[in-house]
Amino acid sequence: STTTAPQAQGSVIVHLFQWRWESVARECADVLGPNGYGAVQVSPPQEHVVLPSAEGAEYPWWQDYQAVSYKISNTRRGTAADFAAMVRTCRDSGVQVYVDAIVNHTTGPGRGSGSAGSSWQGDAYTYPAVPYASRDFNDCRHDIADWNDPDEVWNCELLALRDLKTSRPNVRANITDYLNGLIDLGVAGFRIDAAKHVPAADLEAISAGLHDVPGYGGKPYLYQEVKEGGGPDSIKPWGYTHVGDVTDFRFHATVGTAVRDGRLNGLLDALDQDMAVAADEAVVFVDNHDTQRDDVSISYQGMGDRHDLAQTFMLAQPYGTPKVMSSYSYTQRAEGPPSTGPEAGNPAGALTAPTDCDNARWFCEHRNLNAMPTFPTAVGPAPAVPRTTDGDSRLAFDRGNRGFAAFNATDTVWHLTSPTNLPDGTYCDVANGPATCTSTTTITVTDGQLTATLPANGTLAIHVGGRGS
Ligand code: LAG
Ligand code: CA
Repeated sequence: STTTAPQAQGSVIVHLFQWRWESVARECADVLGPNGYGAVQVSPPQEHVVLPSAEGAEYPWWQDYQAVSYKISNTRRGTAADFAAMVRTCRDSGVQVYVDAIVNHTTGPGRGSGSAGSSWQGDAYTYPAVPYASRDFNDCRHDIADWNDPDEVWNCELLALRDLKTSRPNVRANITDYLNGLIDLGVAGFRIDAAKHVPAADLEAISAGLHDVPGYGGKPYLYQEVKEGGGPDSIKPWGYTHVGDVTDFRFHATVGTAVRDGRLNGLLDALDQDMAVAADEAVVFVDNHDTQRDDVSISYQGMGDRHDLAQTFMLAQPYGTPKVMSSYSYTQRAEGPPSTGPEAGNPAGALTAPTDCDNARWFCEHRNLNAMPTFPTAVGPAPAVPRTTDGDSRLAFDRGNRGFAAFNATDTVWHLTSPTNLPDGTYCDVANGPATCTSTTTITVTDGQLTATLPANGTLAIHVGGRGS
């Protein structure tokens, strides 16, 4: 198909789910940039509903996914000024900011006032601050019933969320303007939330009017949330690849269960042959903020080391643009982010306490991966070639002659001796330390061979961009 849509390339992404803007900025400068992350996905910044109590939680995390207007509002993540400052700091640190964009819908039923004070009436399909009126919503005003009927998936309601009539020029223009305002601040990409529920032609029209990202010389990177349906007539991810990249949920299902169960042999073949779209059209993840709640194959909860192994494996293998998950712990599905200060449960207001990796409830899984995000950039598209296995649960592979990685998905130590195509020399183990290293964290390749000791659930990764001394 022909396209005028943006097709920027994605960089290694980390999703700092529910992080405060000032904390994202600090993390970009101190951790993400130095360790090779190319982009950070942040929580939705637009004005949203404020729900003091819903489904057993105060101010559930998911209030962000109900848009009241496109104002960048004062939320528990900070002010509009904090948001703009974050984008500047991250860019200065070599990290692009990708925004989670809510384009399919507004709110559910009810009425109230949003996080920026705008009134909304889901009951009457009216949002004066945008403005949207009843005519701006699709006529099917009930939940999707038949998920094998594309017309329903596109035009009926997902979870009672008021479904925008994105065929209308004014609706498209409102969304394009929202995204352009963010681009003008320096935002360089968008996760298109619920993209599967918007016809691809509408997303194409919305994206056609997007500005170039200042300083990057091109359009923003787009990745669309298109969870593959089961039925033959259901909407498929490959129906959206002419607009931008898509999230490939097959990766999560395949890698999450395989690593959880210690089945590493055959995994590279499955990723080479059984994914939904081409490697350069996919964003992949082991878990995301939804699957860790609703469709768990593997997550940080009770599987910490094995989950780190899965995310490290994702960064070592060649399929897709990897997206690392960084979470907070919860006991209730709807529970909002933890806090260390006066912002506890607060949707708005003058907020001061930072997101804090020393608070045990912020898991900060990305920090466990050390400089592993430098790996995909260093090896590029070089193919994965298995070099050594030991049973089903231990695997070492080369990425051409540019990188080598090893995984021990067992509860006992692996004493590894393996051939590798890497040139002889001294390398930094980026899975366990920084990309510039000294003798304590180096791995030496001699006569095309290396030895290493991997602890239970341990990993190892070296590449030509990280030579030790
Ligand atoms: C997504 N991707 O396509 C997000 O990743 C996912 O987190 C969003 O659902 C969903 N699509 C809509 O943007 C989340 C929560 C839902 C929540 C919804 C809206 O997982 O639980 O629904 O955001 O806030 C909630 C209630 C529903 C209710 C709805 C409307 O759970 O029972 O029908 O609000 O009132
Ligand atoms: Ca829709």
